[in-house]
Amino acid sequence: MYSVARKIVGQSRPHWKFASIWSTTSPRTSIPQRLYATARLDLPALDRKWQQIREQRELPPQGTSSHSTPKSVSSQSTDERMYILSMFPYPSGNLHLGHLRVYTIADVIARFRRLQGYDVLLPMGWDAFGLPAENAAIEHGIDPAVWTRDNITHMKEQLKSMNASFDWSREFATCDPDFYKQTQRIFLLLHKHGFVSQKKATVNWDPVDNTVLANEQVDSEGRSWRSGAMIEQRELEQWFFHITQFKETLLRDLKKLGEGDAWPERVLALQKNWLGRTDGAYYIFPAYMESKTAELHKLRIYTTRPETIFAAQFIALSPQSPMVQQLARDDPDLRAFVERVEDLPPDTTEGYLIPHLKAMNPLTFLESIQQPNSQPLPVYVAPYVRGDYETGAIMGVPAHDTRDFAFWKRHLPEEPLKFAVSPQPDGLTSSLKDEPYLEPGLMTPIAGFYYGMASSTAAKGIIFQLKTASNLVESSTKWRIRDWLISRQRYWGTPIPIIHCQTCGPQPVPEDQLPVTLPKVDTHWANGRTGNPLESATDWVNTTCPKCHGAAKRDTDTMDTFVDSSWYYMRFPDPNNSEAPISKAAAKSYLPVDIYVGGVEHAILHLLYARFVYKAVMGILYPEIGSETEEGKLLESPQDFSGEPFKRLVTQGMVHGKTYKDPDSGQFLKPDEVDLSNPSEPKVVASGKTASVTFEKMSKSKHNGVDPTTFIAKYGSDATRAHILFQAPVSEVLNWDEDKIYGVTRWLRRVYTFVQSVRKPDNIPGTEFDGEAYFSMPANGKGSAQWDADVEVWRATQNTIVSVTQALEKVYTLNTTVSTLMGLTNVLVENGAASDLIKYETTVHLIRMIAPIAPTLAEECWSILKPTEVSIFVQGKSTWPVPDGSLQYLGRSQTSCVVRVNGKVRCVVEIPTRPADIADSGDEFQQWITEEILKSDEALSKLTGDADIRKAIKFFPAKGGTVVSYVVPKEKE
Ligand code: ANZ
Ligand code: ZN
Repeated sequence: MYSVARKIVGQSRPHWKFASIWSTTSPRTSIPQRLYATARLDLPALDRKWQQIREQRELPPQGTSSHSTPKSVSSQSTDERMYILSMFPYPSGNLHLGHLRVYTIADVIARFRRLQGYDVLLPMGWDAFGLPAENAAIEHGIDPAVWTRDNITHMKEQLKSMNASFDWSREFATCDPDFYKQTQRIFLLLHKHGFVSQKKATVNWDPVDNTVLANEQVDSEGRSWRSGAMIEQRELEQWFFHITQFKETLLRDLKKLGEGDAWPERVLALQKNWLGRTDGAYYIFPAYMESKTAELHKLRIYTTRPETIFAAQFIALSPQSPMVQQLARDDPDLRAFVERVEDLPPDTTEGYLIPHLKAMNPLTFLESIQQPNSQPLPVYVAPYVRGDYETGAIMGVPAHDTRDFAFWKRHLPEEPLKFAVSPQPDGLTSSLKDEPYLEPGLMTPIAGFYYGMASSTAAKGIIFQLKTASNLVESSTKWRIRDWLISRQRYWGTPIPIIHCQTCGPQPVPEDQLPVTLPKVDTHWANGRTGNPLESATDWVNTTCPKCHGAAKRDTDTMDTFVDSSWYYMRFPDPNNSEAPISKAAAKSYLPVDIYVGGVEHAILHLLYARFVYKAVMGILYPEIGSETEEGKLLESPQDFSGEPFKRLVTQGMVHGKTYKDPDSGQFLKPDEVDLSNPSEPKVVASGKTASVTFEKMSKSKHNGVDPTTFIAKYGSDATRAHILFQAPVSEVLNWDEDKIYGVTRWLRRVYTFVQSVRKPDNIPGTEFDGEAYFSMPANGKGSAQWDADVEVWRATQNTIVSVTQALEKVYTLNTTVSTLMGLTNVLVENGAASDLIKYETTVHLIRMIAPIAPTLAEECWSILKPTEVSIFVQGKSTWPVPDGSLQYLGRSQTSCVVRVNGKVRCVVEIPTRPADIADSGDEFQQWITEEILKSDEALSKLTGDADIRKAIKFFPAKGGTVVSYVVPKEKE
């Protein structure tokens, strides 16, 4: 290390300020300290220096040495391993700030977990198939493979400048034949198990280019984005993945993902909605003419709110319904009305009351039914009821449906509304106004037996009860989700490994012939290619049938790129496996992904497809992995597989760019059209007027883009990373304001200056400083100014440890880490009277906590603080600071107490310091501290269910009672 450093110093720019670090193992003695203190921190130079050191040490980015070749999977036990993944990028050619944000978040968490001693996997790869490469090929005549490779090379360089600790040894692109061989294997595996089939489907067909287009490629007028031709709808045989066979499991397991904030509420809601399970019902309302009660009609209606039957106030039939057609024969007024309907708007509230026809609520036939529900209902013909949907008849519930309400108000404005559902906790309706209440809630008194019950429960109950008592109800479950159409009539994708034989039909390509590689078709790319190039690659298309060995043709479709991304995370643990997508051993020790970071734009499709493919593939190959069942227990079918690919999902917000507009014309201004000489008052160069400033989605037309690499080159990777974290909570929009980076730069400079000034004390007790021992001994100077300063500094250190650790664990509050660490820096700098020992120990903690965020500066500072250590990132050992139990001596009446339940930290609460007559362990202590903990609202809300500390069967206090661990029995589902 010594010689390396010398060489670097000799080679590069005048790093006089670094030279001193390396000139001796004990820098403090040889060079006067003031020299350091005035040295200005040059972060980009520091990047270059440490980049070289890393390269010369032949280390991959800090801390990942053990991954330089994917190591054998059995070498470490699973519990110390953590798999952190950010959604892999499409190699468009340029890294943007959105990428930078997501990879910064992932890298910060990865580095933090490594410092905690985890063996972290943080891989990176490329989502490399897709349309842009094909378009570039058409426009510029470049082979998509070449275009993609070039982009990857460039983006990888860009990525490296942000100093993320990616494990490049596991890198792959989905267009690598080694990778898509496994994609094809997955296709065949699903095919074999009946989860893939070919069905006819309507596609957008461009008759000029002879190609199928995605919906996004068809403009609002129905023309091709490229040829301009009017698109035709054609029926083609298409390949489908049967995701619908997994719908129940996909819905069921969302519940698990919602526990403990593992997945964001919003994503869960979107997934649930996409699956779209509706539990509705068909009710039969017997109806009769008042004159001829013997003649019964059965009015069959469809509803998605079966529980509102208690509040049904009328029946409405579509004018197109057969029953109305029939009645119209004897009723000239109805005939006239039906004829008039054609001229009415679809949402009209007009209607026709069928004279003398009365409908009976099916509830009437229940013995226990309440009087109000047994009145006969009027029957209307209402054009807002569609003839082509369901039964063409509805039960009108004005109190809970907007359209029914509008209709009711027009026809019977005096009749009071009947509410069946109420938002009030007592189920009464006093807070409800004369307008429909549309949400779920509690059943009102008119629901009799169901009064007070949740509306969703009551819906099930009433269906069940009516079913038993009569045949007037049928339950109906509908799903929104459809099978996943995965075939694309395109070149740049994974070829579908199927051979079509006239005699034998579609045949899977045999294992030993995988991968089916894409043929080279360069000549087609330039000038005016039409159609799918795979179809014209005749040498490739023509092949022999694996079954009868007769002439046959390859399938010329390729797979949707969502297929690639539905399983790529399974590849990183075992990137060189040519026999299977992943080996059992690798799956066991790495999957599922512990933390998945990415954009909320993937909340639906990508995540749903990934969940489905994971369940299908794992359910077929390794059913015992990831499911809660005992090892070896076989599932009835893969559809029951309860494992999930991503334990935690973190979604980050967008990055918006600073946008300048001309106040007169409203036009977006280019950088050279804005005068920024006074940054707080940007001026329009042309007019001299003040430009308006907003933050908007970055785009070329708004001239508000920022190139991450230029930015990093200017400010250094550390300041850029800290800036990204500091400016906004992870899930919120980040308004990118270059001016704001000075705050973090100043802070990092301050830290650096302080590190150089800090004196290493001669009397360090042992190797690790023990704050609890130190502060419990008043002999260390209690009462002196130095003692007071020590207490002040150490208390801030301990509190910072707790809150920074928590923010890094929670991820969403990462922005607070920077401000908390800034706070600790201030306390440190301001308490000059503190002892060398406390200053030094605090600095050591501070730099360790800065390390995930600003790894380069941390390395530099570490080499000053601990000149004999090679790196601050030590593999396989926990060096992350933990509270040392000293807070109880640090003179505040409150202490933070870390509450762990079943091994997990649930919350940190402030509790009073322990009364002198209670020991810091034992039953009495447990009782006292449990009560104190539960006085906090946060604790009360978090310590419920499986984490209810009142039900503890074991209790372990530690660190003088500032960390308490409970073991609580797991609740059965
Ligand atoms: C009673 C009710 C009460 C309803 C309530 C809604 C809210 P989707 O989700 O689109 O399936 N409906 C049923 N058939 C209809 C038809 N042919 N034309 C127009 N509307 C029809 O909508 C189902 C709901 O739309 C059904 O649930 C029904 O009104 C209405 F508080 O029944 B509902
Ligand atoms: Zn054949």
